[in-house]
Amino acid sequence: MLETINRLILPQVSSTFAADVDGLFTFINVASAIILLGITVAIIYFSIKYRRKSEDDVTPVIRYNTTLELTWTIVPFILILIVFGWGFRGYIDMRTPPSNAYEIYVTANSFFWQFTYPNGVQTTDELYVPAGRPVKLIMQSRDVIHSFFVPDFRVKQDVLPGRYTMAWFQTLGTGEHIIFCTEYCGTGHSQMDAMVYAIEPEEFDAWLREQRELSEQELPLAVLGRNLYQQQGCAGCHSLDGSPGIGPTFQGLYMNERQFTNGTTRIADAEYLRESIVNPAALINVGYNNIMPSYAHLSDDQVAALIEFIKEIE
Ligand code: HEC
Ligand SMILES: [Cu+2]
Repeated sequence: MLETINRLILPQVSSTFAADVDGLFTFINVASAIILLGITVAIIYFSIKYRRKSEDDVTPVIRYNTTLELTWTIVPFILILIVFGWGFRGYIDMRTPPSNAYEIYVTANSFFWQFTYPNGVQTTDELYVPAGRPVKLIMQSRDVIHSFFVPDFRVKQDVLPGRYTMAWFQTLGTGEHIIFCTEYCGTGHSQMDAMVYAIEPEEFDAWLREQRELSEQELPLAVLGRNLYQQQGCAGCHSLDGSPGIGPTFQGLYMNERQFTNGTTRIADAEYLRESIVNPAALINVGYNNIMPSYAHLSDDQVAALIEFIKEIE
């Protein structure tokens, strides 16, 4: 029956340590429920049994009861030790990735996740992993504190700027699982979700090779720009079809007149687009907040590709 209740209230069990986490969770819940029930029954029973029955009913003075004192010290102590031992063992499991774990770098940005694979392939908001193999995530934030959370895996780890944190997991099979940012990080926090795709290891290898080949092909600038628009997370804030977002839509942006919070205006030519990408804080569009991360780390070619791409969105 407990199993059935757990399936109703907990996310699905999709990693090797999820069942253990649920076991401890259930133990604490059931133990608490039993204790609560016992105390409630005792309170009701005692209030009836020892209620004041007549005017001269006097409460006896009881100073000490060794058996009782020992019982209510030792029983909770044992319970706490069980919870501690069980939790500590689980914690050690979660902090110790197997040495053969497949390593993926994770970069948290406001408000998207970037994943970098050992061969240089990068994805945004889509984490592909080989099913049934240990995967280690080496995580860092580009700006504020975020937190990486996959409920189905029972994996949750803060991601900090200027320092690596680690998480690992091994899926029980193939499947799709949602990733949340679970540290409030700004206006786009609620949109900072992503997906894990656990696929067969052979399929994963093929996918990785294919992505690598795609990124090596000589593509027209605008097509490269479209890829960067996805990979660099621009898509999370800028739409292509005029729909509103955290940032202005790219539709019809090129050569349009822009208005800024400092009262000036400018035509969105290539130079303006370049400045907006490498130094977004310089001019802020009316109606928007200064939250776009700087992309000064992109190469000149990459910035040019993005501009060529934006030019084509009419
Ligand atoms: C976190 C959300 C966010 C991300 C990610 C983001 N931007 Fe922005 N962007 C904004 C916001 C908000 C503005 C408007 C405020 C400002 O001017 O800085 C803006 C403004 C711009 C502008 C000026 C638009 C205009 O209408 O004048 C350009 C161009 C631009 N971004 C390009 C990009 C590109 C290219 C990327 C990806 C490499 C990107 N942005 C990623 C939020 C974002
Ligand atoms: Cu976040």
